[in-house]
Amino acid sequence: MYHQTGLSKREGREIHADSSSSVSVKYCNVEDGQTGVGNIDSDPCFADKNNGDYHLKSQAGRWEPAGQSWVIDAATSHCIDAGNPGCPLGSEPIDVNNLRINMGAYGGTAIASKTPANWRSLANLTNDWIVDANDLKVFVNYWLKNGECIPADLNRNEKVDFSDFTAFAEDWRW
Ligand SMILES: [Ca+2]
Ligand SMILES: [Ca+2]
Ligand SMILES: [Ca+2]
Repeated sequence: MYHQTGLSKREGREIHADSSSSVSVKYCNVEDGQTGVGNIDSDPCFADKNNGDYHLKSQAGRWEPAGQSWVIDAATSHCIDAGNPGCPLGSEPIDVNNLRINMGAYGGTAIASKTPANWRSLANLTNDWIVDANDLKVFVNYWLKNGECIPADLNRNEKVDFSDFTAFAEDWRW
């Protein structure tokens, strides 16, 4: 994994044994790819990995611990807003562009990197860059499921029903 040393508790929760006791990994950045919903294989664009700064670069703002301030980068990490769409944002900065929790060590925290405008879609369950039949397939898999952090629970009320489908349809082909 790219972020081995920056692995957060939240990410750890995404890795669990299912009923067949195989391990499933969802919404993680995995080097060389890994089957599982929402996984990506992308340069995480850490601020300064060599010096232990695993904040994700962002054109909308990244917390810079040395200067204790938000700075703007020239690039944006694909891990931003690529976390499980059904998980609450936790303490991430409140902002109209921030639709989903970030992958990475600072996802769900007050110093999570900020989201540029028109970045990822809420309904893009597969984490490519379009909402299409592949996302619908994933959505249908979770239909009427209950519980925390279900990827298709787009309004995050711990059940997947028509209100989530309405949100999904609004993002179709986005
Ligand atoms: Ca976010
Ligand atoms: Ca998609
Ligand atoms: Ca729901």
